[in-house]
Amino acid sequence: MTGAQGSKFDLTRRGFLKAGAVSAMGLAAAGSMTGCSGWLGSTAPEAAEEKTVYTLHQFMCTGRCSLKCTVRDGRLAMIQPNDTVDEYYRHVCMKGISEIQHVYSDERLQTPMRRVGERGSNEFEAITWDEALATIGEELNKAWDKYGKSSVYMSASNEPRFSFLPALLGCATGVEPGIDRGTGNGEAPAIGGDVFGGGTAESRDWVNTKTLVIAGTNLLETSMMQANTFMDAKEAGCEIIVLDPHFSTTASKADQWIPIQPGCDAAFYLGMMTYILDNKLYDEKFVLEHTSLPFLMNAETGEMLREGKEWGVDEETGEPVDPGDFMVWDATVGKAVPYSSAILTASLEGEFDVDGVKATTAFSNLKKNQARYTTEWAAGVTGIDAATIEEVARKYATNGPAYLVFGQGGSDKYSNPDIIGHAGMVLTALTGNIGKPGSGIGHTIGGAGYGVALGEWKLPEQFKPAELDVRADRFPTRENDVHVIISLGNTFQQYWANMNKTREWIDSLDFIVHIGMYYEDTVKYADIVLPVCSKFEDTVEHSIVRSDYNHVNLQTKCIDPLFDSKPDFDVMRLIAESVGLGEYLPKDAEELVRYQIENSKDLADQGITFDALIKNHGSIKMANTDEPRRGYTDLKFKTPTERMEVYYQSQAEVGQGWPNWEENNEAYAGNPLAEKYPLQFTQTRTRFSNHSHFKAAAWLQQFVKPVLELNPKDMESRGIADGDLIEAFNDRGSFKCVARANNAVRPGSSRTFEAGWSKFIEEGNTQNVTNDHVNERDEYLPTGAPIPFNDTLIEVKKA
Ligand SMILES: Nc1nc2c(c(=O)[nH]1)N[C@H]1C(S)=C(S)[C@@H](COP(=O)(O)OP(=O)(O)OC[C@H]3O[C@@H](n4cnc5c(=O)[nH]c(N)nc54)[C@H](O)[C@@H]3O)O[C@H]1N2
Ligand SMILES: Nc1nc2c(c(=O)[nH]1)N[C@H]1C(S)=C(S)[C@@H](COP(=O)(O)OP(=O)(O)OC[C@H]3O[C@@H](n4cnc5c(=O)[nH]c(N)nc54)[C@H](O)[C@@H]3O)O[C@H]1N2
Ligand SMILES: [Mo]
Repeated sequence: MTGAQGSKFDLTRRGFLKAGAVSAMGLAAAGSMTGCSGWLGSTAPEAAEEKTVYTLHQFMCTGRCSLKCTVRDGRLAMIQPNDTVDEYYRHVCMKGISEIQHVYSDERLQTPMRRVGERGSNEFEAITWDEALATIGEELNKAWDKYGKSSVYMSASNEPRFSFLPALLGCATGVEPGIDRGTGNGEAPAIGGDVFGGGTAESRDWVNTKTLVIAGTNLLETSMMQANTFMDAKEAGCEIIVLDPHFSTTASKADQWIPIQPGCDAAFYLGMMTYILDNKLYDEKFVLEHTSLPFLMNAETGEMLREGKEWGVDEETGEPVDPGDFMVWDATVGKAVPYSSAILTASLEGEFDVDGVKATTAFSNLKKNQARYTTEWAAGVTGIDAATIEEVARKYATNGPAYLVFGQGGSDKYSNPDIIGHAGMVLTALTGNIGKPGSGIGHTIGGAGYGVALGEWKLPEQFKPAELDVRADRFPTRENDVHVIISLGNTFQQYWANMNKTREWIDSLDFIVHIGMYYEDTVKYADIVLPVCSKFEDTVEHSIVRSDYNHVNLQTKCIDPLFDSKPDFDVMRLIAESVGLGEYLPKDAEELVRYQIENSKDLADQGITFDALIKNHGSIKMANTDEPRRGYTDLKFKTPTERMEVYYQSQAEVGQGWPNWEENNEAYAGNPLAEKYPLQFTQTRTRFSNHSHFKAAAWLQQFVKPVLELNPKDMESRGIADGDLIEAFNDRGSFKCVARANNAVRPGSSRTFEAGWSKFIEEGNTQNVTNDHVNERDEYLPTGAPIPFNDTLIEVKKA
């Protein structure tokens, strides 16, 4: 890495001298080098002392690789797949291999630092751990005295492991507020299950799938290590259909690519639903037995009929009164009865008089509601002709088993993706594509395989995290009482859209601690910076055990912490000690790991012990995982009726009892704003990084440049050539980077890899322009409205 690419952060003179001294010690430990250049091969191989260490890699890319690391003379020298694990699961990608340059990157935070200039000015002085921790202790006590415990918030990426800190400090936390829950919000009520952690079946099951519809995910890059499940399915004859506005890597390997208008997937599914209903392509037996579609509802009000009266309160006891079972119309006796007493004899359609109430079935009501969503209508919204929508509907309904795969990066990140999830559940309920081999619905990021529960080490009762009324992504815009942020990872950049607004809020905070590995964007806002080390560096032999994609994996130390950095657990402990609470934590991370293994019933049942993990080179395949994980095989759902309850009564008042079309907030046809800002702005992930992590690895920087990709047509009309410096902007802000011509990008749209660091792009940050709108239906959604990063319009000009 050249000096120009290196850190742009300024240390003051005093700070610089001190940092020099601190790093010099670090350098000795690191084998006399900070960066990679000139370091590789510096020792004659035959003279070197070499060892092999088996360990795990990071988790957020969902690869969950088990690694074989070569350590030469105390330095990490080579990374390969763990060659002792089952061949099917033996893998590593460029990210893993490049850890050599990532760990020894010039971008590493080397020493604790204190801000000396204005917040955001990047002026720091190096300080000692003792000085940093004393300041943190003082500032926490100050905030607690002034505002109370809940004034501190821990903003945390997934990778860092500070799990006990919020409870110990009594502060609030919330991983991924508004992120990755978009379609899941619409899926969850139908099956009552947690669909946020993965689809209803594992992606290995796709070898049994006949029709695979993949929408809003580029899983060949974002679940790259499970790409074999896609290829195996393809070889087994599965037909793969990809919905994506852009010609993604995944689309390029599919049988069919459907270039849908961004943000319009729900309309596509609504069209499919109508076609399946009109052509009676639904599975009537499944619908009668396993869904709420035969249930009766009041034809005028849309209320479901119940055996008793209404939900009410018992006047004497004050207890809520259960209104009793849902009702169906029993065709054999010609009257309304509780649903469980007439299953296959229930009428699916019709209008009935139930004690003077005009009643209809949910199914009939759905059909009526669907009348407006013809495939022609859907074609108008999605830009996909009706015949294609009908063909996909026909295949999905009749050429099963079918699996409907959603992602978390594409269609998930608009203003109303819950409608996609809800429509997907109605499609599933109509066709019965769930529970049997090869069928399913949901996201399969990381394969969505089996996991085990590890032993849960508990803090004493009195320690509990605080609860907040306001979700973290709304701190900049809603009244709240948070004044101190402990940020783990690049959270100011990643967890808030509309970065300029975020910055105003950051300026209003009393105190910010950043705990991280690299000089990423969040660093510059911090008052105190603490350097942590990578998972290859440690002070104990083992500090992480994880249950990953059908395996249990153990981390093993490769090298000592570089520079003056420390592992997560040690930093957490030091912060706890700074406020006198250290004694409540395990002595060290290894004690915790042993506890998690020794107190796991799942592991005990399988005979997986700490020693066995070490003997098996840090990775053991779990028992009974030869067959892929399949949920709901008994077709009992986690709803009160154990059926798929696809009519969402509680959302009827906001127009979503049935999935109903709703325009996006910004990226919709006819938005007057599009005259000023005509290009939709998509941010995707890339196989070369894990969000903002890995941007510091020089070996990867040669493959991924922070560019904005545009269709050549859109470039031509703006006088932009490939490689030109451009400015992308809207009313929220702007950024400057290089334009890249790419026919894979949909005309009228634009695409970038999300999470680029400001220092590697010409000016600004892509997050400056993203939309922070909150859907008005927020309160009705199981996990609240998602952050609509992709529901963003921009214009681009030559800079
Ligand atoms: N290598 C790598 N892997 C990762 C991650 C990483 O950072 N790097 N991150 C992990 C995380 S946290 C997540 S959430 C997942 C996300 O994984 P994915 O869901 O696969 O996310 P993306 O890579 O952003 O892919 C989204 C795709 O959706 C498309 N898209 C955009 N808008 C629309 C739309 O309106 N409709 C449809 N149908 N498609 C649309 C985009 O063009 C893109 O091809 O990946 C995980 N895996
Ligand atoms: N505009 C826009 N914004 C987005 C998205 C988008 O599509 N568009 N996607 C969103 C999504 S889906 C997600 S999941 C989030 C992801 O956002 P983040 O969760 O912030 O993900 P990363 O940027 O990968 O951050 C991981 C951080 O952990 C650090 N790290 C890695 N390993 C360790 C470790 O062992 N210990 C410690 N202490 N730190 C470690 C890395 O250096 C990095 O700072 O971003 C969201 N933000
Ligand atoms: Mo994510």
